[in-house]
Amino acid sequence: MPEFATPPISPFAIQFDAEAATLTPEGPTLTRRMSALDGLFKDHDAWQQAVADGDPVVYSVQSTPVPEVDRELPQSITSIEAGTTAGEFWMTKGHQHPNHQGEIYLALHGTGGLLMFDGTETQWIDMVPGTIGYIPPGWAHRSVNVGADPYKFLAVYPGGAGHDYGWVLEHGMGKRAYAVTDGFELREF
Ligand code: S6P
Ligand code: ZN
Repeated sequence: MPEFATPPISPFAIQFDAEAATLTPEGPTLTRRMSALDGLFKDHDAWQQAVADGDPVVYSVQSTPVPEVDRELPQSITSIEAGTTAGEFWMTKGHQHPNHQGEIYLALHGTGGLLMFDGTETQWIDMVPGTIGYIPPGWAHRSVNVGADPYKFLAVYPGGAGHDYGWVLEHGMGKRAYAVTDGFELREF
């Protein structure tokens, strides 16, 4: 066994139920309500109104007990509720990994999109159950629910990658996803 500054955790099994979108044993669960998404929707007044009208849960993230520390490989399942704010589909805050490293998402339920932005170029991957979206190092990423049901996906990422949410507030994500009659449309940020 090599020497580590922070000793790794011990091996263990995780039960992954793709149908139920659960990971067992459970670690921490994070719940983000509308009020946590300040400055992210284009229509700030509509966002404020949604906060005043009950501050709904927009998404939750259920993790396993693998810690977010260097060399470990945490996993989580994100569930984004279906909804729009002034026509813009509900989404995650989005972040950049300051310690640039790759990440994978596996879609489990519903219809979503993986929006990526490297500061210049925007990329969109349609996410349906079975799609693995690959996020290369250096691409900020946001998930969007473009369907009528909750959109759920599994994420696996390096524990030492870190999460920079300020980058997205400063640079944006290049595009936004809006509801149209037959689905969604990407518009300029
Ligand atoms: C972590 C990974 C996901 C997101 C989650 C919520 O690197 O990308 O687990 O944390 O989908 O999104 P956000 O932008 O609020 O962290
Ligand atoms: Zn990430």
